[in-house]
Amino acid sequence: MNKDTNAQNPEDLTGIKLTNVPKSAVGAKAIQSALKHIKDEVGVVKGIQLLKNVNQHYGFDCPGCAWPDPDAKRAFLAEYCENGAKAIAEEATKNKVSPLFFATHSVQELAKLSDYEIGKNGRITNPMYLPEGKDNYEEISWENAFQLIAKELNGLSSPDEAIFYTSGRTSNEAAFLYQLFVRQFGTNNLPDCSNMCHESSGVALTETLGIGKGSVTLDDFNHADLVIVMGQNPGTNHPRMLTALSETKKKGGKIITINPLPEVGLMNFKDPQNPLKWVGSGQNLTDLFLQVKINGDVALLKIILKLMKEKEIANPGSVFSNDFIKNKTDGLEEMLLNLDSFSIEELLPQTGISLTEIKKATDLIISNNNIIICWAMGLTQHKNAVDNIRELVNILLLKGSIGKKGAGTCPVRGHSNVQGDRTMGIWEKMPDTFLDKLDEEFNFKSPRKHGLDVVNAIEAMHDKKAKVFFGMGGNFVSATPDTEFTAKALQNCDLTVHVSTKLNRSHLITGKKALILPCLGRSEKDMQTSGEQFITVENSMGIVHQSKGHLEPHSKNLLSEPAIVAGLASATLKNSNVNWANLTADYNLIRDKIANVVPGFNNFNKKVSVKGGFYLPNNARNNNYTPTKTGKANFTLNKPSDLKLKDNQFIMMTIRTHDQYNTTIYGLNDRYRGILNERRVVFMNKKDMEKQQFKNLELVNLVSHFKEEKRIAKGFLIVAYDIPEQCTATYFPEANVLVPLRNVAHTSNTPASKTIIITIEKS
Ligand SMILES: Nc1nc2c(c(=O)[nH]1)N[C@H]1C(S)=C(S)[C@@H](COP(=O)(O)OP(=O)(O)OC[C@H]3O[C@@H](n4cnc5c(=O)[nH]c(N)nc54)[C@H](O)[C@@H]3O)O[C@H]1N2
Ligand SMILES: Nc1nc2c(c(=O)[nH]1)N[C@H]1C(S)=C(S)[C@@H](COP(=O)(O)OP(=O)(O)OC[C@H]3O[C@@H](n4cnc5c(=O)[nH]c(N)nc54)[C@H](O)[C@@H]3O)O[C@H]1N2
Ligand SMILES: [Mo]
Repeated sequence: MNKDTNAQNPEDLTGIKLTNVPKSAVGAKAIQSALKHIKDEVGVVKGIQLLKNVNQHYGFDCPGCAWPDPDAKRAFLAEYCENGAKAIAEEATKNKVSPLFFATHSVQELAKLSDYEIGKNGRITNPMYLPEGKDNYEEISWENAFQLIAKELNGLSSPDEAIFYTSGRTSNEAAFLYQLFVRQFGTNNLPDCSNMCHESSGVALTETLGIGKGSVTLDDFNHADLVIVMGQNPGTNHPRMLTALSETKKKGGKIITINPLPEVGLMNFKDPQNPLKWVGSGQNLTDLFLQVKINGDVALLKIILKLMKEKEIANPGSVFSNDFIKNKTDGLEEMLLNLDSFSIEELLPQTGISLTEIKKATDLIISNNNIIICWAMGLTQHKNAVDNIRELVNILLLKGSIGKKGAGTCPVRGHSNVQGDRTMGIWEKMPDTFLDKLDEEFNFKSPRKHGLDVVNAIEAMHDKKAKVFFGMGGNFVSATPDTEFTAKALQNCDLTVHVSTKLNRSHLITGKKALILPCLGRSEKDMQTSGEQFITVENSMGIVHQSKGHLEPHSKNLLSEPAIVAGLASATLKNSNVNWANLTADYNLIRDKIANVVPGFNNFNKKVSVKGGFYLPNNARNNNYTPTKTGKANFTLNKPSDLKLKDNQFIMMTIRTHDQYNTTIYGLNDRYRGILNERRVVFMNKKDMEKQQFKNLELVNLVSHFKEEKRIAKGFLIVAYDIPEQCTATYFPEANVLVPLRNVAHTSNTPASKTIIITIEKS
């Protein structure tokens, strides 16, 4: 593939410095780093006003992640974390991207910058239009922008030629209106970031437990005997989760961590809300660390299942929760029988862990009854990702460790409202029960043909079968796989539109025409004709609550996301029976509509006025599995990885540094892994380096292999790291060019961004 689109980050290096990996996470250093970002981006006075309102009952929801807030007591000035503070600083930045900026910087010139440099330009102040054949965006009025999109949409030969993407920061109110508009327009083409994120969890949990969401609440961490954290780096991506894990430990619970990397945050923690604890050695979190090879999790879990079965047979009733299994589950016999077709000898090499260590983990599982399993992208982004999650459910079911206090599933979500967006109908294959309700409420017939997900949408645009791309947030070109292919796909469109807060690469790799529609951020006041509005979000544990910004908007030309949807719908839909302007004048009216359509939202306005919000119904939490196909919780048969590496090949995972939010790059450091001022690195085991005769910090090119296809990314520095043999790691999004679009998880169609086969070539 050639590199002619400017879609990739530049190959220039930024000057790496290596430091020691710190011994513990959070503590004073984290507070220091948070305050520095706030001071540099926002300024001190406005910064304090901001932080005071984060995650408070009547403040705004931190846009950083979907980890829940404490139900009752909340710390003043401290219900955020280092990375939450960076996310907020990024949104409230002083820097502005004005029409003058666009007049003096061409699209081609900006696209040559790195994602870091692009983002630092700041918040977009006005709607901007890039006419066909022009090099610079020009200012456009909101009305003209809506008319232009409407004309393009209505000129398509079918509504299915338009793609409507959503990233996960969009509020419930905006998401509900958006999907209504898209379905009234006539398509289910509603791909979202979930397709690349927790889709595999949704698929596996729906099949096994009858609900695509996790079952635990925050309080369950106070009652768990054992928490297993798999494929997740909470010290960086969900720092407030460390407080919950710390509570588990204080109450005598144990923690097993399963990860190819010894992530600092999971190993040792200093509570940021307790300055007395900042000095000293911190609290050890992980009791047992299993350094699994990338994609070795099914093999590992299978060995544990086999050991559990062995012990149960030797001493019936000593391991399995037989009453629970008998009353609540289906498929035990087949699952146990299927275990016989795998041998420990055959599975063990895939894990890279000694049998002694695996036996220790098995003993902890056998001897504890209240078990929570947490996971994130380390399990969901593989070809057999769905197997990963179904297999961990098998363990919970054998133990009866679900549907009771201190036990259950905990898929830790990414974007702060990604779960809520799904609940509101952002999904290319929403069930008919939802669509029937929608039709009844708004008196129309929504399309029933399933729409395109992210991977299929990219192919459709590439093949010119889809011609308009509309992004509600996000940074499609940088976040998706196969950067060069995706760039071509977007460039094949007649029109690309982005509703955005900050400038990003997707504004620069465009269709023939392009629009940027700038919107309010979470931290800003949302004024509509009936007065100041709040919005609502749903966190990782199914709590729906208010969020209200207090800062003056960045520019007077910003619109809220609901107002943008309403403007677009009014311009596009000729015969809509919805009064779009009324709905956005007062978001209570949107919530009344949601109450009539979405299960669990009856009396929405009343319930959400209560401090802390309300829990949505969750059958698995209530030990009820009737929504599954069998009416019971299902044991499943799962396959370990079928990857076969040649001698010179490696598995590569793409991960986040401590200084980024997905494609938004806060800085160039990855402090917790000892890497400063460089993102173009590839982590490698020392033994592999010796075998291949590579030196530390040697400059190399990475080549990925998928079927007969090859993809290349040039200019990476090798860093010797504590990572299993034949495993490597690079950072997302720089390495996305190496992720093959068609290398996806079965059933969920999620790109396998954590199992890329590469060779490493001397530069
Ligand atoms: N500050 C910050 N917060 C964020 C984000 C951010 O970018 N920055 N992103 C948000 C989003 S959208 C999401 S989805 C989450 C992501 O949160 P994470 O899933 O924690 O993020 P990743 O960096 O992708 O980390 C994956 C972890 O899985 C491990 N891993 C990789 N492959 C395997 C494997 O095969 N097996 C096992 N057991 N482990 C594996 C990696 O070593 C790494 O520790 O965080 C959210 N929160
Ligand atoms: N290789 C590889 N690729 C991955 C992953 C990986 O681990 N490895 N992870 C995947 C995952 S888990 C995810 S979730 C996706 C993320 O994919 P996306 O959600 O598409 O990407 P983000 O980088 O989170 O989007 C950032 C942009 O959102 C806009 N934005 C920020 N706040 C708001 C807001 O309030 N409203 C609006 N309208 N816009 C806003 C800003 O303009 C910003 O530039 O990436 C996926 N891609
Ligand atoms: Mo995500």
